[in-house]
Amino acid sequence: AKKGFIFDLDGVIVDTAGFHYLAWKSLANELGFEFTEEQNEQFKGVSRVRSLDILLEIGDINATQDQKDKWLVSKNEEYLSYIEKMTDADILPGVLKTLNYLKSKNIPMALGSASKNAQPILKRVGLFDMFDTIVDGNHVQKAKPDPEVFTIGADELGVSYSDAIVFEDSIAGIQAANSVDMVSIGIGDPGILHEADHNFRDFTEINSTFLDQLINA
Ligand code: G16
Ligand code: MG
Repeated sequence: AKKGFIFDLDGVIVDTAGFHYLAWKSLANELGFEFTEEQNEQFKGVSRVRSLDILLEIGDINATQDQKDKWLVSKNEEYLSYIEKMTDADILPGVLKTLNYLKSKNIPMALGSASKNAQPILKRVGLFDMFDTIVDGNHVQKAKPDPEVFTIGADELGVSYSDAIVFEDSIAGIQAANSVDMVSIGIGDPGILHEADHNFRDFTEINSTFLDQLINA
C-alpha cells in the first residue's frame, strides 16, 4: 500500500530544544528558581501550556490564569527572538538528504509538530515547501502522547495509519505513533526511545536502503 512519512519538527528536523530551554530557564530565574537541562528532557514534544504547568510544579509556584497567560507570552517572545536568527544551517545533519530522497520518489510527506511556531521555523530554514501538509500545534486539540497530530497528518496524506512512518525524538511522540499502529522511528538516545520500532542517533545513520525497505514494506 501507499506509504506516507511524518516528521516531528523540534529535535528531528531542527534543534530548537536548546532555544526552548533558554526561554524556560529565563522565566524560571525570573520567578526565583533554577531549571536544568536534565529537567528540560520532560518538556520535549510537550505543548507550551503543559510545559508551563510542569515548570511551575518544579518551582512549586501557584499562579492565576492571568499570570500564566503573561508568562506564556513572555516565554514565547524570547523563544521567537532565537528563532529569528535561524538559517538553513540549523537543519540537523542528514535531514536534507532523507527529505530530498523521499521527495525524488514522490513519497507523501507531512510535518507533525506540537509547536505553534512550526510554520515560521520551516520558512526560516527554507523547508516550508518540502511538505505536502503541515500539522502543528495550531491544528490539534489534544497533545502527544495523543496521536491526533499524526492521525490528521496521515488522513491529509491519504494513507492508512499502519502505512504511516513517524520520525520522533520524544517519548510522548513515539507512544503517540505506536498507539495507532504507525511505524515509529526514534531519533536520539535509543535508551530513552526504546519503545520505538527502529532507533537511530540522527539522520546520518539512515540510508536509502533502509528508506526503500520502509517504502516497500
Ligand atoms: C515542540 C517542542 C516542545 C514545545 C512544543 C510547543 O514540539 O518539542 O518542547 O513545548 O513544540 O512549542 P511552541 O511553544 O513553539 O508552540 P515538537 O512536537 O515539534 O517536538
Ligand atoms: Mg520533537
